Amino acid sequence: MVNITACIFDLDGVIVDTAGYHFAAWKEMAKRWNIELTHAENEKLKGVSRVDSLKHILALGNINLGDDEINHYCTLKNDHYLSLIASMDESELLPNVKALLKELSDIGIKIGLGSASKNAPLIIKKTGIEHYFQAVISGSDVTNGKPHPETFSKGADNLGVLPESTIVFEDSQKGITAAKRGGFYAIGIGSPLDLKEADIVIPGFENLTFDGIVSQLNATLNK
Ligand code: B16
Ligand code: MG
Repeated sequence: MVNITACIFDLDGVIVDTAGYHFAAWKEMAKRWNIELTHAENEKLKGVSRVDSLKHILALGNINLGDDEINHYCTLKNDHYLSLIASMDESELLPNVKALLKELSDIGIKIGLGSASKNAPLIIKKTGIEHYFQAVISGSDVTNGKPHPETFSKGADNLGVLPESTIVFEDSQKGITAAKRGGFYAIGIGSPLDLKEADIVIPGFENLTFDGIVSQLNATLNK
């Protein structure tokens, strides 16, 4: 039986569906270099930092840019992304996320955020859930991005909990790898075909309570 004292949530694709906005902004930018950013390539950008996402896209077109230009295009992409999320509010939270955060908070489970996005603090503020998080680790707080475990290890340290008592919820392969490397339970959000390393995979939080999630985890681990 697992004994869970904390949950750490990824942001994009777990709490809020900003993936479509990142995709739209990168797709638009990629056209400058005659690169068609496909859905499949975009999947590989999930959980990847802004600068590494740009480098991945540039590599698709064999484009080489200097550091100043890379910084320039990162800023440009982010300005576009910020304009796309300008009117974001609570209505963009994924189904049942708010109820689950409230339940965890009511029963004394510690809650952290572990996101590659430097915009994570802004987004939890805009969606009205900031007060649920006792630790927020964003892309601005780490040296090593996912699949390195630093994002989640730092989150657990800040919460004062151990990885073996903590569930990480993640929608990206790199994030699941990061959680497992850090010694956490990893629950995938999405398809089991994409998230093979996860302890369990759920499609989302709809119709689920914390007890229901832990029961599913126990059932799988005891098999
Ligand atoms: P930003 P997550 C990640 O968020 C996104 O999945 C990824 O597509 C994005 O490039 C990255 O954040 C950086 O975002 O440009 O806002 O700093 O899934 O780790 O919450
Ligand atoms: Mg994500």
